Amino acid sequence: MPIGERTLIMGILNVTPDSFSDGGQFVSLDAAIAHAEQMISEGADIIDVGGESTRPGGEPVSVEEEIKRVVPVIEALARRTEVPISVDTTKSEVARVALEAGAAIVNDISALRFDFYVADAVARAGAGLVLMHSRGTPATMHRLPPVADIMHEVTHSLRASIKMAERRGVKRESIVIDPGIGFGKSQEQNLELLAKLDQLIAAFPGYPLLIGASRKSFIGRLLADETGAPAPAQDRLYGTLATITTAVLHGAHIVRVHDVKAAVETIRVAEAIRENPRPI
Ligand code: 7PJ
Repeated sequence: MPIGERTLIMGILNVTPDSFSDGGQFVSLDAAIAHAEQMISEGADIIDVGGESTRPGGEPVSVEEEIKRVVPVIEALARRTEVPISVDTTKSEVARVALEAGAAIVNDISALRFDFYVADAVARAGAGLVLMHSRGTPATMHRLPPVADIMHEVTHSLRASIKMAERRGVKRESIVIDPGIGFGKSQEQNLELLAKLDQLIAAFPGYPLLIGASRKSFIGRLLADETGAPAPAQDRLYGTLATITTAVLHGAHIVRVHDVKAAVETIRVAEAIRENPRPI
């Protein structure tokens, strides 16, 4: 993929009955395909198909159930579109079957911590691999005490995951890194990671950086109403666009979003500002 020429957009396609921000809307195959095609027509460069919700208290899903959710969608999409499909999974069995079904990328929110054989499946298929930083498990990460230095934690942990991926045969140029906004970080640490994204990019030369902040809870908390109640997921679009602008200005390579059209327009304007050809 043309990494670096412009910010690429990964459109989120949840096929989980319990996913938090569009929960249960896209469970049927036809609805999932229609939603993916809508995102592609709006300008998505990658479609990220996920069958396991990682929201707080989200139910763990068996390998069989996850395969049953994602594989029919991936097969149908791969037949209809050239747009690369990623599979949001931490399980090597799911990764293997999804890659056979036509996925081109594995998006692992555990960065190989849960199942390092994901790397073997990626290597064998010559696929791409997103290594996202997280701490604990989906069940515990939202309750973990924060680490003292999040930049240090993310950098060291991602370095270990990259080493593991490359040792198991994944090519350097197939790897994308991601700080994992919202996964085992405090409110302040989520903001710090976004504010210092340029430092993170500089710490991993040659590795494209993906950022996923779309509709996440830290935005809801920033946009709380006068009673202190966080803004619901469907009211976090403008806050999300602020994170996309920040990511573009700091040099992120890929953004993972629910709202593709809004992201396309935000990126066009932010990139024009970033690439203003007349510095004084
Ligand atoms: C991310 C993800 C993210 C990557 C989720 C949600 C929670 N994959 N999967 N990065 N978040 N690479 O969409 O809010 O930030 S699931």
